[in-house]
Amino acid sequence: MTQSVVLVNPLYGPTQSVLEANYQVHKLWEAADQSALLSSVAADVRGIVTDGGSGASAELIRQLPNVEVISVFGVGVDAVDLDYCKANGIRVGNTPDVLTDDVADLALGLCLAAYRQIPFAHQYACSGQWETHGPAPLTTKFSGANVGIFGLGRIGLAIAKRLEGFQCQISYCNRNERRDVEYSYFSDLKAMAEAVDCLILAVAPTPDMAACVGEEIFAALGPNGRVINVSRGLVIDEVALAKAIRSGQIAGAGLDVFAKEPAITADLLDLPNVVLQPHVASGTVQTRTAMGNLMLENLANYFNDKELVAFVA
Ligand code: 8YV
Repeated sequence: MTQSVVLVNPLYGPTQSVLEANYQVHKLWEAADQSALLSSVAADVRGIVTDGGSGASAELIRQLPNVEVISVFGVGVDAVDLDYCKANGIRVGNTPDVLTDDVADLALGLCLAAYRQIPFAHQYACSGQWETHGPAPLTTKFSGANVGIFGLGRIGLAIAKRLEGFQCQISYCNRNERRDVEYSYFSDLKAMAEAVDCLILAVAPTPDMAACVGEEIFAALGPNGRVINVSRGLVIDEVALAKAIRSGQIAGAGLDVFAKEPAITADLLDLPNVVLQPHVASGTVQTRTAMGNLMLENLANYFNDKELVAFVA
């Protein structure tokens, strides 16, 4: 029997093609009246497919009372109402591990781009300023930097391993100290910000972390401070960040994620010492293919009475 699922947002093309070949797929984003679509398919739909950014709110899930499984194309499940899912016995699959390397690679790319001002220098070269104004301005050395990682989970640890190759001093802030690493542990984010120059955000955010990286943290980082974010935009107070950079309170930032994607706080757009990416940390063909396969496997396993390969509920 072909199962019916609601697809919340478009997916990586090849993954969506396989999904559509194997399931009856109701595309939520295409519906002019989403509530009308949901009530017309609610009797048949047992699954929701979504990505890390869109997730699945309790309001959405409530409109599909026969949903038993949510398969997320992404590792982050902060946009899925997990409390609601757990209370109602709804399984939630996600795609950890397969994207760890890419996200860690991009975090390092953002570090290098922010410290060495790579986008600015590219522009300097392309615009002919090298010829008209002479050598580009000097930048800041990244090797040996004093780095703090907020969230030493799978991705945070992969970032730390890469930082070792750059001879960085490495600290981390987690709810709990890890026994398997020798990096300096801080239980308090502000205390870590005071001790480091480069703050890398790799945390899996919970609602209480909204805008937790704000004025106080920027003041603690100081004028040599840079913030790199591959976690979620909601953890940063973006207006305060732009203000801190503009005033020289901190030195710059490298951001892949934003509070209201795909919109970016206008204040961040015209700062020369900020490097922005449109949420592409996991965006390679290899990784999106692996994420798609894992998302599809989680879904198929559920409907074939097998355990999900990776899940959070
Ligand atoms: C994806 C992500 O960009 O895994 C996550 O949580 O945010 C990203 O890998 C997203 O889920 C796909 O659109």
